[in-house]
Amino acid sequence: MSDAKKPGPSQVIERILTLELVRVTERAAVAAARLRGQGNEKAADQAAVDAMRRELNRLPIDGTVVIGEGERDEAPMLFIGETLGNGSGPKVDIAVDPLEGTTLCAKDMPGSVAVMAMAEGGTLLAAPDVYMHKIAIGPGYPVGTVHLDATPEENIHALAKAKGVPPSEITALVLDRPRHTDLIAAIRRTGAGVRLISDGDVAGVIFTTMPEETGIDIYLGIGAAPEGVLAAGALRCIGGQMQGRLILDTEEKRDRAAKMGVADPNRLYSLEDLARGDVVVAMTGVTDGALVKGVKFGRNTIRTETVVYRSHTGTVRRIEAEHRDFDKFHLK
Ligand code: VTB
Ligand code: MG
Ligand code: MG
Repeated sequence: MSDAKKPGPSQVIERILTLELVRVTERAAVAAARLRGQGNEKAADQAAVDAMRRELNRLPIDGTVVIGEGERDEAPMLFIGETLGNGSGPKVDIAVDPLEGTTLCAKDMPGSVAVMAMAEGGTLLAAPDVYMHKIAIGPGYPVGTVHLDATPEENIHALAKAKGVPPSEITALVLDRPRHTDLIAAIRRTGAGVRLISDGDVAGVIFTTMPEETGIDIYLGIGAAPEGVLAAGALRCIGGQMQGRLILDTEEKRDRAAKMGVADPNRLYSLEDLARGDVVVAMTGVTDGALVKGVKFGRNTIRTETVVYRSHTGTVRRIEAEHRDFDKFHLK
């Protein structure tokens, strides 16, 4: 192999670490799943956070949390800036949502997942926990088919044209929130359908990459910024287009963002701005969902399903695991 073709050391390590991330999200998912349906969002979230942190600290990485549970004073664990791993490996950025869809888990409704991304150090957007305007479509469309600053009507018409179908054959995914009343009406005026979800827009954005399975062509609206970066990481691997803009509508939020390196509060982020480098994303189902099945507790085994995306090669792996020896391996 010529030197130019040889993978760099960080790529080799990243390749090995790809499967290590599965263990991290599996453990978080199992911990949260034990509290499914208990109506206790906080407890389920905390269980996932603890499990994820414990596993991350075992990895041979010099990791920094860039998307986490919040800032240090309000989040005792997995706070933004926390260093993770045993320090022996490469410098990496870590983005986590140990339990994405806490309410879904607490109500045992479909779609809650444990999710994380890992990338070369300094390449994931370090975003504060604020809202973000987002737009995403799947792969196969010309660059610029949709744009965050175009109207919903313009975007639906442009997408329908690029897909070669009437707008009535387009379905948009939107978070079911009062803030989206006008957006939903505008989309419906084009003839397109709107599927509303109560939570979980990391998966919602990923749905656009597999319209045949999910029936979703476009994601539109306002969700949280951390979830935006995690979804961008996955899209970098699978393909698709995405744009985001932080909603920094108070002085306090602008200050916080500035401290994290956001110089222009109105900046439009492309997919590559949200996740610039090689990235690996792992997601394990907590409750059953369209992307991954939820954790199943058997008499002697625990089964999990995880999907892992790797941008360097674009490989998507689905890993079904059967776990035993719960005491020994902290799966209790
Ligand atoms: C959003 C969405 C997430 O929570 O963050 C939402 O991106 C919170 O927004 O997927 P609201 O304040 O409107 O509830 C999720 O649905 C779950 O974390
Ligand atoms: Mg969370
Ligand atoms: Mg979340």
